[in-house]
Amino acid sequence: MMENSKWVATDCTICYHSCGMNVLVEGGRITKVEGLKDHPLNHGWLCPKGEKAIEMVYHPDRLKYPQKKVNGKWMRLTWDDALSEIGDKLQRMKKDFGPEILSIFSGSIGVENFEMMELAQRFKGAFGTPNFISVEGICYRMRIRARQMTFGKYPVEEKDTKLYVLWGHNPEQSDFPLNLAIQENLPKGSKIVVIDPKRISLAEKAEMFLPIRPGTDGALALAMMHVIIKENLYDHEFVEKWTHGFDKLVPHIEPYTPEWAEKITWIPAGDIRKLARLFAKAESASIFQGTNTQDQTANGTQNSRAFAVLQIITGNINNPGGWVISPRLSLTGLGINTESTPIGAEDYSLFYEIWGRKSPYGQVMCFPESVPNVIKALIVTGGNPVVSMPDSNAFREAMKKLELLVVLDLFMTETADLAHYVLPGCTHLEKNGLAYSYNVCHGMPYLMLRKKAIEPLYECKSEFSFWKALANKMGMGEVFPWESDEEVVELELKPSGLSYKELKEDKIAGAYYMMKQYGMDAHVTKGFSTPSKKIEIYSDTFEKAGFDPLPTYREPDQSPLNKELFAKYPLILTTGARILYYTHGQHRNVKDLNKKCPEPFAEIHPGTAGKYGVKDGDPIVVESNRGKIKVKALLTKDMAEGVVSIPHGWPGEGNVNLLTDLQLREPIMGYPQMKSQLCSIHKA
Ligand SMILES: Nc1nc2c(c(=O)[nH]1)N[C@H]1C(S)=C(S)[C@@H](COP(=O)(O)OP(=O)(O)OC[C@H]3O[C@@H](n4cnc5c(=O)[nH]c(N)nc54)[C@H](O)[C@@H]3O)O[C@H]1N2
Ligand SMILES: Nc1nc2c(c(=O)[nH]1)N[C@H]1C(S)=C(S)[C@@H](COP(=O)(O)OP(=O)(O)OC[C@H]3O[C@@H](n4cnc5c(=O)[nH]c(N)nc54)[C@H](O)[C@@H]3O)O[C@H]1N2
Ligand code: SF4
Ligand SMILES: [Mo]
Repeated sequence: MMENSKWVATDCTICYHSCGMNVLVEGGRITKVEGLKDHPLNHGWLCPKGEKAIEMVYHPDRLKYPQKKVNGKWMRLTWDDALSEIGDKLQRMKKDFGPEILSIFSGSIGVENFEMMELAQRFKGAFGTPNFISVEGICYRMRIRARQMTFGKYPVEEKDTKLYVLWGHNPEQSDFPLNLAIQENLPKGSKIVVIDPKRISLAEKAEMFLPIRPGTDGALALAMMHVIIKENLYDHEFVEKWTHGFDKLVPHIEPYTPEWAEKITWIPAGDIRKLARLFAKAESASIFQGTNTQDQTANGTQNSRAFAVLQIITGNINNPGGWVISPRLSLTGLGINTESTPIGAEDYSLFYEIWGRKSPYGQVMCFPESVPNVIKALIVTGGNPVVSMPDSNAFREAMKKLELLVVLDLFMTETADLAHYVLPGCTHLEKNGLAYSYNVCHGMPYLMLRKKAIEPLYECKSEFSFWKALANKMGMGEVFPWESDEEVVELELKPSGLSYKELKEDKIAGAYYMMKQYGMDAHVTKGFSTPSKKIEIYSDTFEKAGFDPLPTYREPDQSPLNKELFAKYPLILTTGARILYYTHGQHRNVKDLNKKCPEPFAEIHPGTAGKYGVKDGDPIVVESNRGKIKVKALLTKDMAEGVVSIPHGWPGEGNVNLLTDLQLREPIMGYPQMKSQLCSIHKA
């Protein structure tokens, strides 16, 4: 090793899993990255994206300095001028129209990137606007809400279980830590069930593979309940002792027979019975509902409720290998609330508030319709909504109507390209922070410091430096009193009992701040934090809000049952299956990753493609009621017939969100139906 070299143990935020990463810095430059051996999520491994971190950090296309658009052209300016101009404009707009005109959007990078979210929420509160929006309006928050309403708290799937039910979830592509756990547990006797329109490669090792019609998972879940109750396979003791409303569930599931579900889901009734028995009799079982796959359907919230009920009636709650309510830490929150409510709070009240617990998020789906009457300015940090949100054209048109669009990113994205100001952001290896990935990392009560390996490149700024500097310019400096991002993390950490010094110098790979608690002891005296103090199979909260208090099924709004529409668009479109080499719209500029998957594509069964004269590798046009895109046909017998599956994230004519529809929403939380639309194909 060179004399002026050091290893820095930090986390990887190239996707939200926050694996442990060891970074070698020689002469001020990163020369090597490897997985951190002591980290409980990745045990020394990195996925292909993590392995390419150096190429991302030193990519020649990184944004290097602030730019402003003048007469359609980008012009370089100083940070000082950029922030003065942005600050002045925001103050003027606030004076003329009120603070609500400002919205802040944070992308998936912000979901577990505590500082990115929290500091943005601090700025929005200090400015006085409620309109913080994020990917939570289309991803994950729905299941959190549904589980909170059922259990009072959010239980998480255990990553070590006897039966993995991969229900629209493909860990080989999207969930590297879970995939490692599965590979470790299969030789020890764990089993897998795959419910997916595609025979994903894990299906080869599965006990059962059930190719389902996209968007119909709720019907399958209800039929499983039917079998488990009718065949008396449920956990009587658990149900009696801990739950509310089982007596109402029994007559409710009567009509949901496997034969009823077979017609809807394409899964034979016999297989549904077999699956229900396998699930109910497993020593432990955990449903891994696709992280957004189940959310983004017409029945999303009720799907999440149905999965919860399946875990409950089989007693797979708080047992090793089930869903566990881990002791969870409340870190010091930095967000500032406002009295006023954000966009979408009225239409999707359960997304916004339950039992007085308000969320800091507006519903991002309401953004395009809110511009320009409600929202006139937008700051985007760590997101690319023009590519990632449904109906890219609607988002693009809304962006064009803004009086001020500011984007802080690493690269010139399609969203950044529409902005008035583009500002250069730091990668995770250029800033300090806290790695806290409780939800998406299977409920591990684990914390680790994100440690700056190198100084920010070029004129790049971290989120902390950006918000602090902008607040200073606007006379709100007192809101960000900290001198450094390390001070921020120190404050956040306080409730954990772990100190910054301890984590920086001693526990460099992180530490558990609590231990998991199995069993129900914690609930014996106080019960659950729900209105009935029990686990709510029947939810009065849903009923009061005007929704079904027991899980139900709703057909996709664009369905083959709609004969007229189906005649025009005779194929089922599901979008956004993950690709291991990319995070959403990112990393297509990383050469080695791009080589693995160079072009946008649509996966189609050869039998289906043949009907339209489409051969493997043909360029095709895919059309929906919202638009057309051009992609390459990838024929595979692994895809269910009649289904077209297209990943998201490509810019330009391969962007599948030119096909998705902002108006096709799930009625309870307003999520888009990105897994179950209709489309047609023809050769380009
Ligand atoms: N490499 C990589 N990893 C990622 C991400 C990324 O962009 N790249 N994104 C991260 C984020 S933000 C999220 S939300 C998660 C998403 O994670 P998930 O939603 O779990 O997505 P996948 O793991 O791709 O699994 C989706 C699977 O569902 C199948 N499917 C499609 N429609 C349906 C349906 O209607 N029903 C059922 N049962 N199956 C269906 C697809 O064929 C696919 O195999 O991934 C995270 N991890
Ligand atoms: N059709 C369809 N669309 C989908 C999905 C789907 O399944 N189907 N999935 C949806 C889901 S679940 C999600 S979560 C969204 C994700 O949507 P987004 O979060 O908007 O997508 P990304 O492309 O990951 O955008 C992240 C941006 O942050 C930048 N960035 C990375 N690191 C940093 C940093 O440290 N600081 C700053 N300031 N910027 C940084 C990247 O360069 C990138 O431009 O996509 C959604 N879109
Ligand atoms: S899974 Fe995500 S966090 Fe882990 S190494 Fe890969 S990109 Fe990094
Ligand atoms: Mo997501």
